[in-house]
Amino acid sequence: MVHWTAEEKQLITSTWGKVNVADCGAEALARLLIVYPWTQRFFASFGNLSSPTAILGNPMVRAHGKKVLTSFGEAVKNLDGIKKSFAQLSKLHCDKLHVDPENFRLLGDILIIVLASHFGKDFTPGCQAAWQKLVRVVAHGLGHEYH
Ligand code: HEG
Repeated sequence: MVHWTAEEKQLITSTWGKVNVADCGAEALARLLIVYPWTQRFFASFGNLSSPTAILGNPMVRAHGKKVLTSFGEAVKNLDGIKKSFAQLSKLHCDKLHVDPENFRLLGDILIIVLASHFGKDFTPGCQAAWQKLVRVVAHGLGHEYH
């Protein structure tokens, strides 16, 4: 099981309290689709993804990004039970959505970039390290039920 120090927990929850989930979620998903265009194949029903401008302005991308980051927030609220709280979602992404778990790692890395660009100097090295650990644990949890 992952161990969190009191300091890591504090850094993660205090950053999370200042995150605009709708904006950061939308930005993270849009960046994923722009930087790694092959990820667009999972979102064929989302309409126009033909250019960065189209992706950034696409309301379905925005809504789904918010949904994903809201769900990510469950991990923040339950740092000691991440694997369990993502077991169902892991099954869904594996069995129904067929999302390669490598994509969870890519999205996690992008989320770090989005947070760093939103928070600037307030996103300290310690804070970044704690978040890097968190996105890794979430990616692991989401990949756990794959077979
Ligand atoms: Mg996934 C649906 C969470 C990464 C592709 N994702 C969902 C849903 C949640 C979620 C909560 C809705 C589930 C439902 O309807 O019951 N996703 C989630 C998290 C993360 C993640 C927490 C990583 C932090 N998802 C992810 C990645 C991809 C992906 C990296 C693909 C590159 N998700 C995906 C697709 C759907 C969901 C295609 C269905 C979208 C739809 O058709 O509405």
